[in-house]
Amino acid sequence: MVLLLHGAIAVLVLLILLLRSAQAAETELLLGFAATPSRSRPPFQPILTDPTGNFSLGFLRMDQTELALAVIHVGSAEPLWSAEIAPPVKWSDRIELSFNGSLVISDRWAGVLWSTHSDDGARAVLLNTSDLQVQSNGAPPAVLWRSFNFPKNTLVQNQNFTSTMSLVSTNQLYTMRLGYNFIGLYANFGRGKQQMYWKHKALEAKASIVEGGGPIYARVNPDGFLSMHQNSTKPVDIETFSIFQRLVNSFIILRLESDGNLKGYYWNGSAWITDYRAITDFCELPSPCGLYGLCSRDNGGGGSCTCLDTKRTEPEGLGKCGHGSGDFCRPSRFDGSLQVLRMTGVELPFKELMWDRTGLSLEQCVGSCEGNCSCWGVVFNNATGFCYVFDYPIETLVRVADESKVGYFKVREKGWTKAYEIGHGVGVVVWVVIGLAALGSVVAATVYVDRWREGRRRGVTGQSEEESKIVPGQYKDLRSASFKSIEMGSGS
Ligand SMILES: *[C@@H]1O[C@H](CO)[C@@H](O)[C@H](O)[C@H]1NC(C)=O
Ligand SMILES: *[C@@H]1O[C@H](CO)[C@@H](O)[C@H](O)[C@H]1NC(C)=O
Ligand SMILES: *[C@@H]1O[C@H](CO)[C@@H](O)[C@H](O)[C@H]1NC(C)=O
Ligand SMILES: *[C@@H]1O[C@H](CO)[C@@H](O)[C@H](O)[C@H]1NC(C)=O
Ligand SMILES: *[C@@H]1O[C@H](CO)[C@@H](O)[C@H](O)[C@H]1NC(C)=O
Ligand SMILES: *[C@@H]1O[C@H](CO)[C@@H](O)[C@H](O)[C@H]1NC(C)=O
Ligand SMILES: *[C@@H]1O[C@H](CO)[C@@H](O)[C@H](O)[C@H]1NC(C)=O
Ligand SMILES: CC(=O)N[C@H]1CO[C@H](CO)[C@@H](O)[C@@H]1O
Repeated sequence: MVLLLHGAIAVLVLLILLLRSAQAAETELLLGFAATPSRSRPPFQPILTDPTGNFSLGFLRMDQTELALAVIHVGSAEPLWSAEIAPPVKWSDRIELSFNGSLVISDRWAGVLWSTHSDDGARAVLLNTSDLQVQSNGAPPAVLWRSFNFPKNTLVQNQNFTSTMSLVSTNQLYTMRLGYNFIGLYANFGRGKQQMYWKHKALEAKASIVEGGGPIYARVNPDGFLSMHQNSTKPVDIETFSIFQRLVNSFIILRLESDGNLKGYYWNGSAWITDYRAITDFCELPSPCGLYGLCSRDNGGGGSCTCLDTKRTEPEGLGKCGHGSGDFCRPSRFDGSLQVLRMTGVELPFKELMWDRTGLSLEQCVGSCEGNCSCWGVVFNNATGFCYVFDYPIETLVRVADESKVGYFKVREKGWTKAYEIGHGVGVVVWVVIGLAALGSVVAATVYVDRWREGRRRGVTGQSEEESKIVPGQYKDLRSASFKSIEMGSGS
């Protein structure tokens, strides 16, 4: 009987807990609000919803275990914005989202992880534009903080993208920023260098950019175009999408994808339809085939990947054609040996944005790279005398029919990790062998000394002299043999 009662109470408590976790999302968060990620770890746990129900702020589970605070589009579950939590955190009920004037994400152990730093806030709301705002009291309320000012990889329609903002692809490799009169896409190809790979300059057809008239900003328009403005209402540039002025009332977003392309999409009520691609040709993407890859165009804007090094004809996957780690200026003992790859009929996908030198001969162009350890390679155009210099690891090149375009690339025969492993492995073996040899010689020497003493006592010295030559000799041979194997290990 008592057991039955206990069971009933347990079920009741469970039900209450379940109901609480399934609680409908709020329409505004007021002072004192707090929420923790549910133990049942749903893919998305809504916290705050906009008046239309099209958007929702909540805990989003990413990569199975990671926790994000994100605004999603409910119809597709696509995240449109997320809080910049650094370092990333795991889904756990130690984490709490609270509102005390600022929206704050904190870890019970590690403290504050993220905050809107808007201490005078009275409420947090999600607008029907998907903008998350912290507002003050008053009529009309002042906006103290808004997610529209901190985009991640996505811009939604009517969101202003200013020169102080950037879009960053989820893999952190690509960035979009505004220049004085252009939109630029940049690749982070290592060494902390940002290489621009796409540039769209304002046409200034309807209005021109006034010097000193302030920085420009960009915006995705619901009528299907991306515009750039200075402070006049007339845009200084319009880049149209394929649905330009054809669809009304469709929600439009612009996203910097993990392949480096900038794409526009509209929501047709059940799916996202691509209606803009900044880069339409596959081989023009910043690195479609990965390091040391070679992209061959087909007729339809597509392409196929092979490796620059024809010995590796079939790439085992992206980035399997070569390694970009290590440094030619401070080569480590474990770096593979330096090889040189020369080939004709190759071109850079975005050569007009590369650092170049003109009026050189092929020998001068290659020579400038050969003796320069921060140079990874050059592409030379024999017809124009342009010499394009790589000051970062070689990314994908494009195959062209023109044999006057010549490439010179530095390659490590073995990747750093592999060479390191081999070198390391050999190193351990060598030291074990040396250790054993040393131990052996000590033992032998002891034996020898003992025997020598014994021999002296017996009056037989000849045999012992011979032994004393052999022991150090063995040790020396072993050592030189092992040094050879180190060179083979790191050099092959
Ligand atoms: C809100 O909480 C954060 C983190 O605990 C704290 O730094 C901040 O001062 C608090 N703000 C107010 C107005 O209490
Ligand atoms: C969004 O809200 C604004 C005012 O808050 C309103 O004028 C507009 O009609 C709303 N749009 C939609 C699609 O609900
Ligand atoms: C974008 O900027 C324009 C011009 O400054 C302004 O009128 C508009 O309200 C801004 N839109 C948003 C969503 O902030
Ligand atoms: C932009 O605004 C500033 C001051 O607000 C003004 O001096 C300037 O002429 C404006 N530029 C344009 C192009 O309207
Ligand atoms: C939206 O696009 C999808 C995929 O192309 C299609 O299957 C669906 O019928 C479209 N929905 C509407 C309402 O047009
Ligand atoms: C070496 O190459 C880098 C980048 O390619 C360049 O910036 C530098 O000036 C070159 N140094 C010399 C001595 O040519
Ligand atoms: C480069 O041009 C020179 C003279 O213009 C020519 O002699 C040479 O054969 C060309 N080399 C290649 C690889 O096309
Ligand atoms: C962008 C988006 O999802 N819009 C939807 C908002 O809700 C209305 C009504 O349910 C839909 O018709 C829209 O497609």
